[in-house]
Amino acid sequence: MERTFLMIKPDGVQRNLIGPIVARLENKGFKIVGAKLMQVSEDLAKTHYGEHADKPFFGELVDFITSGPVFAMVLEGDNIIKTARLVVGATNPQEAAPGTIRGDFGLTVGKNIIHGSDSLESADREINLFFEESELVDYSLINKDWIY
Ligand code: PCG
Repeated sequence: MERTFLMIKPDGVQRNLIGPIVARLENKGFKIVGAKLMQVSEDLAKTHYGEHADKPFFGELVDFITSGPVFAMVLEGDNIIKTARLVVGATNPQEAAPGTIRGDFGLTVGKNIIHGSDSLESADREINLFFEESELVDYSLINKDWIY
């Protein structure tokens, strides 16, 4: 089963959106295999967002993601990298469809509530960056036969 990395950003945590967002992910049928509230260090932020290092907003991005705790998650599901991005919505919340997390909760690209991996390679990289293997739990959900 495919895995992805999702992270509720400091704006989502401060706005008490952990519960509503996790509810949407669970309701969709995704399985949580790892989750933690954590403070992102400057080093981790720069590594995680390395591909944006030469963008003009890089400094702002690093300052923002380290400005307060984030809620990091690893989720599992069929074709989850693509489907989780559909649930998350477009990067710019002003272009994200209603019904998506960013479409319902966000207004600006700099404070877009949640991050989701965009490919198999970035999901692997981000999961390994944020989680130790021992933090990921191997279990099965009793509802799985009603989803698959
Ligand atoms: P994310 O976390 O999915 O991946 C890269 C992030 O860069 C993106 O979400 C946005 O939050 C952020 N981003 C993209 N464009 C801009 C911008 O113009 N300004 C700021 N501050 N952030 C941006």
